[in-house]
Amino acid sequence: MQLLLWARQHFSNVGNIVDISIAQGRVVVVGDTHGQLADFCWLLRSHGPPTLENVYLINGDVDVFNLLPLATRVNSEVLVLHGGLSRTNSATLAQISAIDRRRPIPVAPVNAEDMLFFDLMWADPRAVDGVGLSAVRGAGCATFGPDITRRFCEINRLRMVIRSHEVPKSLSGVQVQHAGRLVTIFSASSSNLDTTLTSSTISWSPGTAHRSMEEDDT
Ligand SMILES: [Mn+2]
Repeated sequence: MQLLLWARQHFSNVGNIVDISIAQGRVVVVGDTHGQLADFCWLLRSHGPPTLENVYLINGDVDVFNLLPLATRVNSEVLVLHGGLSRTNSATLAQISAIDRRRPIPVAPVNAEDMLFFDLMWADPRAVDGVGLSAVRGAGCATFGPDITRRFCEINRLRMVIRSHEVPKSLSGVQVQHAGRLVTIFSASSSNLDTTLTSSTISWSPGTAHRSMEEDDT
């Protein structure tokens, strides 16, 4: 409870986009864990305890979701956000920074700011160019194609976008799309009679390419 209160206080004073710079050590991005403590314990065991040089970026839904920043920019070149890019097609980091986020996420967005807010939370990538509505999710959730990702990266001088929220079709916990500019990371494992979903993370160290890691690696 104290932790939640501290988090509420802390995140109330943080901007929509948090810049972090990893000069030494690494950053480990964790996707949705769906409250599965065993997965989170596995992550900590695999990657080590959080320190100033072993930074965890939790990109999944958590208890103080409504207060969290909307995105994190790592080393000025990678943007990490929960859902996806906006159907409005030309969103800038300045527009994301200008969103009034200290309110419930709009249920039925009608103006550009609300659509941007909504899509950052709930949009999914698709294989073909353009934007559309998700037949799978319903509820007005949008989809965005590789042209949207490419344009967003160009406008905002980004190398790539990391998102979570969606179970990768490969069930490996990580999926690379849109010519390598968009990576989905999902960290909640599951197994049933039909499928086994592996928990994954992605991490960077300065000067090295990113590295994804699956539970089976350990
Ligand atoms: Mn989610």
